[in-house]
Parts: sequence; structure tokens; C-alpha cells
Amino acid sequence: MTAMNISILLATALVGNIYPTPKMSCPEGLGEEGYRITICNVTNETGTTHNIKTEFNSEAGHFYASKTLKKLNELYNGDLPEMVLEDTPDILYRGVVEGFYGRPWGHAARLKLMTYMGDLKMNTYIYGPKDDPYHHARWKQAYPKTMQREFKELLDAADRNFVKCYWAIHLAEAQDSDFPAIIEKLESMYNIGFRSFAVFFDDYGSNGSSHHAKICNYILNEFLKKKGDCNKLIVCPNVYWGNGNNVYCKTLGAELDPSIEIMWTGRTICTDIDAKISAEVEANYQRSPFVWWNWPVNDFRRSKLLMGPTYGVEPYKFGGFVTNPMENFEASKVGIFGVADFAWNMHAFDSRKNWLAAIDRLFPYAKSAMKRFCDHNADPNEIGSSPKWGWTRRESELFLESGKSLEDECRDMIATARELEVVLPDEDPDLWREVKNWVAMMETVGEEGIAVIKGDIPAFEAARQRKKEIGEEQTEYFKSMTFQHDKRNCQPCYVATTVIQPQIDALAKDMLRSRADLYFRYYPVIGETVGNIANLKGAALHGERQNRLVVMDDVREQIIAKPGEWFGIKIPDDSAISWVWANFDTDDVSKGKIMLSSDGEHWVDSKEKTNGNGLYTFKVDKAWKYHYAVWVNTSKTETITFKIKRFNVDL
Ligand code: LOG
Repeated sequence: MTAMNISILLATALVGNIYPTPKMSCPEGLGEEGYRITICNVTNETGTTHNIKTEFNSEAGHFYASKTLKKLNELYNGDLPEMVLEDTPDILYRGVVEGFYGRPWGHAARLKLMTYMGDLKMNTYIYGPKDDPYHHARWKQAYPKTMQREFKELLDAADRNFVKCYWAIHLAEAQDSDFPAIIEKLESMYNIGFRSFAVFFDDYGSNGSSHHAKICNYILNEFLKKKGDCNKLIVCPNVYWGNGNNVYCKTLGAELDPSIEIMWTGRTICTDIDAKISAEVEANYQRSPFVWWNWPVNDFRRSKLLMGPTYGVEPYKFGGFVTNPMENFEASKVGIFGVADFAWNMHAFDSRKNWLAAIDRLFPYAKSAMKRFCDHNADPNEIGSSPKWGWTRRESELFLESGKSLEDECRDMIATARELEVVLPDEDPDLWREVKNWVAMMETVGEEGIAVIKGDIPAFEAARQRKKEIGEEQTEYFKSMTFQHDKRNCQPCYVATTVIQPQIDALAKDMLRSRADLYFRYYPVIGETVGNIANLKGAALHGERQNRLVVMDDVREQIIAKPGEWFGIKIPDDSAISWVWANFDTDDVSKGKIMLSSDGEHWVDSKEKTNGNGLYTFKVDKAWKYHYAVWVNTSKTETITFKIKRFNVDL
């Protein structure tokens, strides 16, 4: 092996600290944005001279080469080893879509984002916050002067960082008669300086794919082509999830000009993405999918911050890949860092390593405290609620791997929160403004944990009271910041809901079992278990969630139901069942039935089937005033054995 080869190997190891991860070698060439850095060192008695050559095919390639060189210099303290480093991105369009519901980021955050994206070699920003009226609800109106001025500044910042700055118009409700108004609005955005445009149809309207294709082709032919200096049109369809095997997606794929990119969120709205479904979508769209990845967006669960590791996408030749982040811009940087790395070099992507590097780089003033904070702020699901759209993220992984006791972790959560309360206001005031209530919540969860471990009921009650106050403060804050978005979606804040909080709740329930008054204050009960299955009686507790959901959980036993045996939930007479959700560990339960009743004497067959996987979920007409929902073993001879994952009814 030659000296040069050895130093390339050495460089490869050290270059592991550069993000997005460089390829080192590009057998297929540098492409549009790639670059090559060659370093040859000449040593004589006066010292070492580094002869550095950079090659590239575009200004962007030059820019990226200089970013990498700067990092190399930092890493090696100026003492660069000899190397040939070739690098080029996997995906052509990499970036961020500001496409969430809730408070849009605002100008200052967007300017910061442009620099951040430049550093991470991301090249596409799509502006389309749902609650900007000029993008969506009142798109026909021109932007106020201040916002026009801000857009100009944003476009300059984007240019400096080789970011294509897209402006999206939401046209889900547009008609043919709106065509002149569409062109007029686009013209006004062009005059501000935009050269990149997107059209969104998501979540509203339903005019059919031919109509949507017509609008987009019209914009392409009558506006973009005539201008001649604009980037590719990007479209977010009305049906943007699934495998594309439906009339809407196939028609859009067939009728939309082939130069137009079509966005896609994955099998569902928030989801992991495998290569198989990406290929199916490619066939149905007749082009490679442009991923709008709903991570780390939290608009459907604003009470949780999503700052855990990025993972779950299988490499694929995507047309583009953009992340839809949280309305909390600073907190979103962890996820953006992950997506940038993945989109540049998919096969080398190392989720854990990337995440730890992101935290070290973003929060150098409190690395280990922020690791713990991010560890416990990762999954979008609140305490006890069902996973929305099947989207869960691993949370508290570092804790689980550490083998620490709950008590030790609770003490560390308290200490960590106290450290952040001191450090963040000075070191990172913007982040502090976003996360301070979650920091306070982490401290309080720690205190709650210590209280239940010690069996200290007054301390437990004090922690619960404090949690309530912090939650209320966050709800009020959301309300004050929300100008369009559904005010009911202004939630409190939660941390560590997946691993830590359930352990605390289990201990708290044990602690309070002999104190029924307190038990039901903190774990309220409406409704009761009914039925004739002996080992269920007393095993299941009913909880009330958000005043309208009665759940049966905490049932750990295997249930053995002989023919005719049954169990279920009865709710009070002054309410009515509106939803049933019954989740079992086996589909054997489909040999039985879900029955409903108003009085416990007259029963009707719901006629509902499982999803093939032991899950019944269906709506019930409230007008029937059903107060009972039960599962019955209706088979004549067969004993059915199962576990209840969860059984709940909505009021
Ligand atoms: C919206 C998006 C929202 C996201 C997550 C798309 C294409 N549209 O369900 O604005 O941030 O889900 O809640 C969406 O994802 N609709």
C-alpha cells in the first residue's frame, strides 16, 4: 500500500466527522453538484506546503468543496493529510418544506435556515406554511409590503447558500375561472424575485386529478416556460400518500407534464418509507417520487417535541427529499441535520452517529444535557393515547441502553433540566424560548418519579400540580401564537411519555391502590368492565382520557373465552358511544362479534369485521345511545384465547 493510500484511509476515518458524510469516491462522476479535493503535501526544511486542488462542475460544487475544505481544516487543525476526496449527492433536490400547520417560522428563523442548509449542502427550500393566508386561504391577495421585503432578503440569503427558494401556492379550491388570478399572483411573486414555484393541493378541495393536472400544466406552459428562467415545477397532490395505485394518482401521473415533480409522504402521512413502495409509486406517478417527509413535524401532536434520531427511510433514487419540520424551528435542527445527511449519502447514513453529531454540533454548551433532553423528546404520542397514523418513534433509547434504574434516570432528568435552565437562556435564547416548558416538564417528571419510588404521596401530588401548571402555560402560549390554526389543537407539553412516564404511572397506581379517592383523581374512571370472563374482573382499570374516551388497559392476563363468554365496557347513561376501538393480539377474535346495547338486555350485532389483524375500529351513530360495547365469543364450540392490547370506546 502506498503512503497516499494509507493517508486516504486515515482521512476516511477522520472525514467521518464531516456532515453530510462525504462519499470519498464517485466512480460515476461528480455530476452537477459534486466536487473533488486533491491534497498533495510537499515537505522541506521550512515545513510542509499543502497543495490543494478543487474541481467541480458548477458554482454549487465549488461552494460545497469550500464547505468541506473548511471542515477538514478544522478537523486537522490546518495540518491536512494527503488525500483525494470525491463527493456528490445522491438526491438532486434536498431540503426543507415549511409545510406545517400552526405558526409559520417567521423571517429571522428562515434567514438562519438558509445558512444552516448551505452548511448541510441542502439546496431546496419550499415555502408553504398552511397558516400563511397569502399561500393558502386568501392566495389571490398580494403580500403586504413588509413580507415582500422579507422575501427579497430571503431570496438573497438563499442565493448565497445555493438554495433554490420555492414559493408554493395552495390551489386545492381553484376553478378554471381562477386562471388569470393564478397567473397574476405568480407574476407578483416573480417580481419579488422568486424563480422556483410549487403548487399544493393537499388536505383541501377535491376537484379530481385531471383538473389538478390541467392547472399545473397551465402554469408550466403559460407562465414558467414563457419566463424561461424558472426551476422545475413541484406539485403536492391531493392524494399524497399510499402506493399511488388509485385513479387520482395514476391520472395525475399520466396527465401531468413529465417535467413536473410529484410529492409523496409515504405509505401514510407520517411514516417510514421502504424501497418497495417507492418503486410502486414511481410506476404509478410515472416518475420518481419527490418525498415530502413528515418528520420531525409535530403539528398533529404539538405537545411533544421530536428531537430524536432520524431513521426509517430505505435508500431509493428519489426525485427529491424534503423534510417537513416542527413549528419549533430551533428544535427542528436535529431532524434537519439527519435528513441532510441521509439525502446526500444514503448508504453511509448512520442514524445514531448522525444524531449524536447533530447534538454535539448544535448544542456545544451542554452536550450531555441536551442528549438526555432529546432522548426523552422523540415520540409524538402522548401518555396513553393511541399511535396516530401508526407513527411512533423510539424514545428514551439512551436510557434503556444504559441499564440505569428509573430512580437514577429521574435524578439525572432533574439535574439536566436545572443545568439547561441555567445555560440555555444565555447560550441559546431562541431555543430556550421554544423549549423552556418542556425543560420544566422534564424536571417535574423526574420529581414525580422520585416521589412514586419513595411512596411519597404529597411530593407526587405537588409534581402533578406543577405539571398541570406548566401544561396550562404552554397551552396559553400556543393560543397566543396561533392566528389561524384550530385553537383546540393548542395542547400542553409532555416529555418522556413512551418509556419513563408509563413506569412512573405503574408505580403511582400501585402507590395509590389503597387510596381510592386519590387513585381516581389522578387516574379517573368512567364506565366499568362488564361480562362473564372471570379472570378479567378486577384486572382491568378504566381510564378517562380527554373527557371522552373510556379505555380498558392494564390487562396483562391471557383471556380464555369459552363459547358464549363475553366482556366489554359500560359507560354512564348520560353519554353515548361514538367509536369503538378493540385491539387484540390475535385475529382469532374474529370468530366472535362486537355487540352493542343501550340497556344491557337488548343487543345488536355491530356486524363489524377486524382488519385481519385483531383490530376492530368503527364509528357508531351516537343517536342510538349505546351504553355497552362488548366482544362475545359467538362460536358454538371453540374456546378463544387472546390478550387485550387495548379496548376503548369514545363518548
Ligand atoms: C399536511 C401537512 C402537515 C402534515 C403533518 C402533507 C402533504 N400535508 O395530513 O401540512 O404538516 O400532514 O400533520 C398533512 O403532509 N396532512
